[in-house]
Amino acid sequence: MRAEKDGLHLSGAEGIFGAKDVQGAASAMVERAMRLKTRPGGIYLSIEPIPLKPKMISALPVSTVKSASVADARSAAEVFLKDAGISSRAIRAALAAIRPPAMRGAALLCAETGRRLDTSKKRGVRASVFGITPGAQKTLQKKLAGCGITHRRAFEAMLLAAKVASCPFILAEFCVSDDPEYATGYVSSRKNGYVRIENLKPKKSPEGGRAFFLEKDAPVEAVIDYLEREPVIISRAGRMRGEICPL
Ligand code: PML
Repeated sequence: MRAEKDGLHLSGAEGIFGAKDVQGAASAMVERAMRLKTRPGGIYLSIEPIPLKPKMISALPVSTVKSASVADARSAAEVFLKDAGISSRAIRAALAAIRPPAMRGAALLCAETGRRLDTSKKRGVRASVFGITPGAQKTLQKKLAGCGITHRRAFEAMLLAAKVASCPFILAEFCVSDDPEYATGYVSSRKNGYVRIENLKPKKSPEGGRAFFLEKDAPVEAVIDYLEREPVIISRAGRMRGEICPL
């Protein structure tokens, strides 16, 4: 589902469902779009069959850095990105990629040189075609609620991050929400899991977006194909690691 107003993206949601649940999921997504603070100009819903047998994966372990300032938050992001093998140059390229206007998709960056690898400069690459089993969803939402994490954005970002991290050529992801009212972002990687970082951008800032860091000489087209087309289902919730302090 994609909701927009005057050509501006307002909200999006997706999932993979069994045939009997498609109708309910579709109407829940439309209802969600109709409840947005801004009434959408258009709501676009597409329902497609999944051609392949989905790959089943686990959600990432979740931790939170409670940084008090944007500077602390950015330093924390740098610590986790470097730990996942991302160079300073590539981190600078990611920070440049999240400047407005926000792309709908992510910038694919070489983890070593910071070079932009995808050719769709304005659109970026969209991680798509992923879902979660009802059992894993229940467990994950319960565990998150136990840690005080109840925002839908966080839950959905965790699913996307799990799919991205399941791509063997991607070393890490950096995400800053493009919602001016939502300043928590994350760095995720197979190495450190999903690390939420508070205050990753100034309040009310329109900047935001995602960068996926690819290891050197990764097969870029195969990575894009995996991210945009290969169906992946999260069938297990990850561990909750609580609050961490990297500095
Ligand atoms: C987005 O707006 O799509 C990104 C949301 C990031 C969520 C970070 C979190 O709270 O875990």
